Amino acid sequence: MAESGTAASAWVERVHALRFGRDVPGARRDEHGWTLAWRGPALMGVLNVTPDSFSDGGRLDGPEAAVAAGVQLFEEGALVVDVGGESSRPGADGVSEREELRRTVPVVEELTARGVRVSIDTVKAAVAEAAVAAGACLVNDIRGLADPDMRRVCARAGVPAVVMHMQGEPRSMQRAPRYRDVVGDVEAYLLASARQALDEGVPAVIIDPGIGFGKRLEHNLALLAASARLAGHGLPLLVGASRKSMIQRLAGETSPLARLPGTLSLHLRAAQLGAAVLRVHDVSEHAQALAVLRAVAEAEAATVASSVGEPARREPHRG
Ligand code: HH2
Repeated sequence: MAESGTAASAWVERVHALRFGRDVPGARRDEHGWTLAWRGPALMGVLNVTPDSFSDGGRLDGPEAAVAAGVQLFEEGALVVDVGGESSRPGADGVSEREELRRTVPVVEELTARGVRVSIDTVKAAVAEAAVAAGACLVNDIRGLADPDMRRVCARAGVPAVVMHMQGEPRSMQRAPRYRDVVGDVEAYLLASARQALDEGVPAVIIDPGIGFGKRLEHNLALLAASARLAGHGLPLLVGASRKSMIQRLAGETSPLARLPGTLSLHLRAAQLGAAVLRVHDVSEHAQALAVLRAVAEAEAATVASSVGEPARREPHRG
């Protein structure tokens, strides 16, 4: 079915909100806590303070460079800057808790002091706890808050979490991913994990199908194509396909740094299908692309609205 003008712009109008148990820059206070709301898709800027991330590992030389890069992502229009101290690329080895704390906490602290909204990308409850104490207002957990201590940290600190789906472990997840029904399986996992977290006091949850995490190309495509379905559960949907290898599989680009065109195609389509947050390395480029797409969608909606008001064209009389 063709999209009507209104449906074509529904993603632009859609209001997304996250509830917090503590004050966050830009949030509105009411008797239940703090709410941060935004219209249409927002951007989560990726800030990896790692030597080995798949596309930008080792790019930032020390905490000062990391803070400057984070401030820039925020000024370019990121809703939140996602600080990560451990790579989750396929085949990655883990890092110690001590090393991850050393990499992330000073950066989180300094970004927060400069008014930047920060999320912490970690699977370790101790790292999440230290980061939220240093000012992070969101926990991004690629293990979907499976660790009860993670849920406790978020509930106690009053911070929402991103619950992501991953099949297996980063070290081995791409060896032989299998699903009975990838969309149904991932959706069921996300809804059950979100429900458990909310029941245990986590103030809000963003769900994320985990593009590239224990998924083959056909799984990633099926999940992206199902974005409207995944976004239809009353929970904000995050999509993170930035520079990922599915773009190489689809279009042949071997260098992650040269995958911005493919990234934009995947993310803009996810945005039109209702994604609330796009996790991106290239914030200013996404902000520009979204501003243009938004304007076209609004013009389309206005055209349809004005043609609905016109009298119907009369069919020629056949005698
Ligand atoms: N992807 C990566 C890391 N964290 N978190 C969420 N919620 N969703 C994602 O898709 C996601 C994520 C992988 O990307 P990147 O951070 O650039 O690489 P690395 O894990 O190598 O640091």
